[in-house]
Amino acid sequence: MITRDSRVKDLMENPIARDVIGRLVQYAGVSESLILNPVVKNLKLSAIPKFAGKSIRDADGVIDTMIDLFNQEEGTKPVSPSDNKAWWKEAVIYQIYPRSFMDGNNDGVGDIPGIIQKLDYLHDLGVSALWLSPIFDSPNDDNGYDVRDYRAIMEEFGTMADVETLITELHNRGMRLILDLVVNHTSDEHEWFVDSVQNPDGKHGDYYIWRRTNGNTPPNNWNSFFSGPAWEKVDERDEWYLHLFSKKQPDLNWENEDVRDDVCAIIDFWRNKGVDGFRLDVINYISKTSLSDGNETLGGLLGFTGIEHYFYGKHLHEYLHEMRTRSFKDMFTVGETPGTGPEMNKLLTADGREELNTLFNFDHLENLGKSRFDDYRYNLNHLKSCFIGYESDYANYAWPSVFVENHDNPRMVSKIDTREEYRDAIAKLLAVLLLTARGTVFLYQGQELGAVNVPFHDISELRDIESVNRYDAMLSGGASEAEAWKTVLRGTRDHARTPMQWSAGKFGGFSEHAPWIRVGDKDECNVDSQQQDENSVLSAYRALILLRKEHAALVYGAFTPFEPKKQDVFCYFRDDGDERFYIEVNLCSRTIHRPKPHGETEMELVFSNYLAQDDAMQPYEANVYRVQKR
Ligand code: TEU
Ligand code: CA
Repeated sequence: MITRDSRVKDLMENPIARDVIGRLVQYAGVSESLILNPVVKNLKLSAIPKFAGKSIRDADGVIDTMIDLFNQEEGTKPVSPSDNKAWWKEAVIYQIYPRSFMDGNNDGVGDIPGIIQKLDYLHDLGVSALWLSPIFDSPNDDNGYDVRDYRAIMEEFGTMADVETLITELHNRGMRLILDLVVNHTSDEHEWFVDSVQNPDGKHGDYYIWRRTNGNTPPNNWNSFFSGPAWEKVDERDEWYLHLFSKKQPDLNWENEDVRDDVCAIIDFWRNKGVDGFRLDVINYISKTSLSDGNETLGGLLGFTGIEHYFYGKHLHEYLHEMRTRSFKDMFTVGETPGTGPEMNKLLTADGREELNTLFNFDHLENLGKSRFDDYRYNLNHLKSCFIGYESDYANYAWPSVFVENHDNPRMVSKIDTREEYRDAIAKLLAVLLLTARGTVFLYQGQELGAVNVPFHDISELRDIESVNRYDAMLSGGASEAEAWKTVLRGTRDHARTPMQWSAGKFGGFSEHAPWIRVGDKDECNVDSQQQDENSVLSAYRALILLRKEHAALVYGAFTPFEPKKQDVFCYFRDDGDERFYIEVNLCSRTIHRPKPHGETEMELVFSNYLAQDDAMQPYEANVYRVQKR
């Protein structure tokens, strides 16, 4: 057990402490050797505040909060390595944002019949499963991440019969369906919440997290991810409810057994319909360890006040294990878990623990110390160091997911380099990294075309609640319209949410009706033209997916980096004993020296994002070679 008398060196034995220290070290930009320095190593935790002096506000509070967190895993056995095979480890999963994928009935909103129309396209691309962002009945405060009825289909998206057809049509093609389960919160229009408001003593009275305070201050200082406080007062109950996201997304009270029974019943319902798995929205937030004030210092560091009380709550493992054994059984699960670190992630996903199959870690999406709304160019050396972390030690114990895009992030190509002449090369470079990685690959719609950010003109063109709230909050905070717009435009999730570009036709072939959100650069970038072009980004994705399917070494093979310390270049081998591959990637826009691994003379180039190789590596050049085994 860790106490205030423990010494810094004792922390390295504790999995959570290792993650937290790892993160602090990264953010503070200090080297790990500082912590291993003999003086620091022997410091008692209680002495840190004195050392840190005024630089850490409320350092005592930070330390107590941390000690509680560390002791959560006291006595947990370390996980053992695993090399089991599974369909989902080999899968390339394609994420669809249904509102923007294909409009089957020309009302401007994408739908399930639209997806069914495009199944042959997806099958030809080679993807093994689809993950659909939420399709359940919802008032759409957060585009379906606010569910009103988990057993009904959003009217705009179609009917239950459409979903049943989709499942059959996918299964006929040997493909699978993964739904998005949002159960950290519901919509405030869900019947549980409506009843909870009206009947505090009834069955649903305790389904949400309600607290009473004297007066008009919320129960604690936690922030909502969508701006403002995380609490909303309801006069009818004279109480506040917790909402980590918008006020139309009240958090469920997972400590109530009936809530967990109801969640299991929802999972059973969809399992019986033939769904193959779930992506679990912010699933690491379901257990709130306490409702005490968040530490403001940590809040500043982690981006949101209060997060230490719920990003790795004390019942998290227990609830996940319960859902797995009661309902998920052998269905696939991928947890969305913002903020957890590698040691926690091993505990959440190791095969033998029966919790999640894999999870989304977001560390690689932004450079250290940067957030999505900051003004900076993404440096690919960071992606390299994250990938080395996931692929090396971590993947021996737990199976990573690999991805660079989803519906919550601007397009990766635009983060890296906005120069048009490099667009295709970068898009293909990303395809190489993803499809030669040890992990389950997730692609986001449009990524296979090399989609880039959208030049929105002003706030009236944005639809996302996060962007709109942030813009308003900045204006109320005194920012000018121009400043607020510049910031929001950089990070808006709407960059990824514009209609899929099927053709250069009106509205990009997505619909005949003006879509719910504007269309991007459909004339330059669309499926029709890329289908015809064997050098297109689309053709590159198709070729690399096929290559991965045909060579197990690219899925399960050991990952060995070559000269990992060298900047601006990323080289590695994948080897499963039968076959060996060598991948080399230029991470920058300069021409660089090509590293030459010794003793690997006979290499056959099987993929390149350039038509011809040179002695030097060209900007963003990425190659895959098959190494002849002797
Ligand atoms: O996202 C959770 C999350 O923490 C963030 O990615 C979030 O979108 C934002 O970046 C906060 O600053 C999930 C979903 O993917 C997202 O679309 C939902 O809005 C959110 O949960 C709430 O359900
Ligand atoms: Ca429609």
